Amino acid sequence: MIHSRYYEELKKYEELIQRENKKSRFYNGLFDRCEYPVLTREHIPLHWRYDLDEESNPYFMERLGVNAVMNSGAIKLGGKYCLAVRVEGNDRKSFFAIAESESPTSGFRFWDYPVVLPDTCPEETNVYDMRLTKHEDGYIYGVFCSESKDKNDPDLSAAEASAGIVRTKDLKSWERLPNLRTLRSPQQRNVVLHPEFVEGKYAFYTRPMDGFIETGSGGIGFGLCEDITRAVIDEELIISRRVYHTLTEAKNGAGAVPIKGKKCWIHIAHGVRNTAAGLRYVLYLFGTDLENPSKVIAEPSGVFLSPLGKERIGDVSNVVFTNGAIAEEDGAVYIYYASSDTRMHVAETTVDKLEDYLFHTPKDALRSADCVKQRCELIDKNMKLLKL
Ligand code: M1P
Repeated sequence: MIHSRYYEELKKYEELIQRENKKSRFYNGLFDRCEYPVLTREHIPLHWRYDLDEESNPYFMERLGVNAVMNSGAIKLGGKYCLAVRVEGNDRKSFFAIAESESPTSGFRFWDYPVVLPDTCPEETNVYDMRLTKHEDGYIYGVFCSESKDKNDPDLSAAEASAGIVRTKDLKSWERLPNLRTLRSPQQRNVVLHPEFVEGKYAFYTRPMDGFIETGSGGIGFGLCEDITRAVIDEELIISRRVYHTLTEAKNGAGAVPIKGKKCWIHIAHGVRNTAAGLRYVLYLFGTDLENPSKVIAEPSGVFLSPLGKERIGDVSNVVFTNGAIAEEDGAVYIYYASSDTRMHVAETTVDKLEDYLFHTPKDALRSADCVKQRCELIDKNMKLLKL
């Protein structure tokens, strides 16, 4: 018999899913924030967490709790907004699950079952952060981090990260392809597949890494591969470098699949700096040439989106991270981002606003003396306009 408590919890769950989400009072002209997260661990269906049977679960306890929902790939499919969510169980393992809504900002509901990927890598311990690319070859690709224990290192925390690749047409049946091999980088995380062929080849944004945590002195790479069913990249060209005393000083990584704008490919990436309070993850933008997506043509300075208010607190505090955005035909853009590795939010903007930001925000002047000059020029201009 179904436990009576189930119906009480179901009522709360339905109220949460059906809650309207309106724009918050936050303003910066670049994007709007929504009042509520679009997904939290409370959005996980009850039948994924509880044994509903009164006899085997008399106290109606969570049997398989969920700790967090975060870093989600995003795509519009069949008119629905679909997120490939990283769900982290109480056992620390992550898996993927599709949450779908008719609205871009609320009403996300998980499908009946999580995604069950073909289990082709016995050594793989954890999977996370899937980017969904609708490729011009007709497939939807999921590129994610595939993590295994480093068997050559006795340190219990020593691990290896590589880019797993799956493909689908419907987000339901998935074909697993061999992991990406990068001949010049031992490890990879935050790998993103570009949606179009470049020089007739598959193009990946990579993040060459010396180890599981150490990213080396590079940044976001770009590499081509002939055959995605046996993806191998030889040369990785660094297109967005880590720079001293900027938001990418400690590391950076590609985020959402780039959006094809009118003037450039719009990249929403993350940058990391170290602080006395630990690492701080923020989002930043750069634009690349429409014909040659490895050529950076717009590089505004500074942070695009940083953790604010409640977003600053969570399992890994002071983090915002994106690996999915949806661009509509009318130019609207929804950026799905996680805060503090705990929950998912959405920021609303447009291609026009993003390109205005990309091409009209001053570049980083890199030194206080020059940055203050930049600000004084802006103040001067405004003083004249204000007739002060
Ligand atoms: O905890 C913050 C993020 O850390 C990692 O990102 P990066 O490889 O750039 O350090 C990822 O594991 C990501 O999942 C996580 O949100």
